[in-house]
Amino acid sequence: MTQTNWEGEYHLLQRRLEDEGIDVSSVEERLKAQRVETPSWGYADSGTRFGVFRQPGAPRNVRQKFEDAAQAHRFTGIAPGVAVHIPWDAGEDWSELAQYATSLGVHIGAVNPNVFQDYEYRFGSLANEKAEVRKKAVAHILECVEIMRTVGSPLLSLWFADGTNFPGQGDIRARKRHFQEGLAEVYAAMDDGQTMLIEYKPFEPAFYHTDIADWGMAYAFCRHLGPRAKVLVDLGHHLPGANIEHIVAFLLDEGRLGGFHFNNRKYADDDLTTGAINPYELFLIYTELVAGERDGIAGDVAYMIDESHTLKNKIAEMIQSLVALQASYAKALIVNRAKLAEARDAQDLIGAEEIYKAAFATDVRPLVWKVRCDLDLPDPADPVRGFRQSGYAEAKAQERGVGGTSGLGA
Ligand code: PSV
Ligand code: MN
Repeated sequence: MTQTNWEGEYHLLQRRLEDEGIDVSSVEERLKAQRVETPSWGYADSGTRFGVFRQPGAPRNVRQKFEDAAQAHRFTGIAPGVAVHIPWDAGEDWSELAQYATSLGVHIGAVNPNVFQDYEYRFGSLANEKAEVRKKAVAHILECVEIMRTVGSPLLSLWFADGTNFPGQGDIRARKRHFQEGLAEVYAAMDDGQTMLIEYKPFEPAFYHTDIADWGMAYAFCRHLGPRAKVLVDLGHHLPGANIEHIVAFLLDEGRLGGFHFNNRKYADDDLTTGAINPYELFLIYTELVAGERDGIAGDVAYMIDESHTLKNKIAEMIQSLVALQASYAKALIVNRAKLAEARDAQDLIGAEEIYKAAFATDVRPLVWKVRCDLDLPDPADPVRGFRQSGYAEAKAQERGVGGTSGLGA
């Protein structure tokens, strides 16, 4: 097999892009500045409701989840943040855990409360008919705000399983008002530098109605709360056919795009590897983000992965997702914006679409190779290969054995 001449490929691409008027060094700077958080729960054993398949080497505690997350960062250079889920990651002293993370070259990112797994939450948390359950949920979220203070995290990431399973089960408007009240109580307790992210999901585990079912409902709650409440877009949380890039552009323009939970879906909330099913959609989302960056309105967006795999090696899978996100961002950055503006102005539909397609079809691997060389990463051409050849997975399988902690807290 012939070795790819990455240096040569890079110079060819660089020349081609510069001939088109693209400032390649600024594209590279943007790629170096890209940051995507990975989820602690994505490294632990997980499964479906049909069973959990335990993997040798799966982390046995939260420190080990951070050790694995540090590997994903080591090979990509773009993932130093690790989102935590409470109580799945509880049990350690938070300051000590934050210090341990720093010693590994990573840090604690978004804090995710869990108001869905306790038995009391089976009919909802903030929307529950029972005041004592609502109170318990608010108290837990406030405890998470306190953890954010301790570890210096600016992001409270909220997802609610609240909803009903049967027509007639709940008073939908009353539930909405309960939500507004609970969220307002939390919002009022948060500091100026802290942002509340509100995630939506159309169904599951509630199968009749979900209290925050789509971006419009999340946005309405945010508007009632104030400017530090923003919408979180999880790519798996849309009904088939939803135009996610449109949602992204709309929320950006409203100053309410809080962040992402990246993954990919074929059917519903499949949690598949980012870019595995529809890389063009991911590219189109990134073209909106890059347009927002150019207009100075996308600086605060929090980029996170939310995936929890059953069968693949978790770290290699996370690296695959990070590489897909890097490629999508690179392709969006090389869209010829000047020509696009001309084509749009001339109402040249084919011309405009061809500009998108040309960027999407570009093999950006030489560009990200260069970025990874500059960042001094172990395998600049192929981070997935680099990790798989590093021997880390085999060493942990030996050391930790089978029987790690489950990503679902079990
Ligand atoms: C729910 O499906 C979700 O996307 C939320 O973000 C949760 O916090 C996460 O998955 C983990 O269950
Ligand atoms: Mn999510």
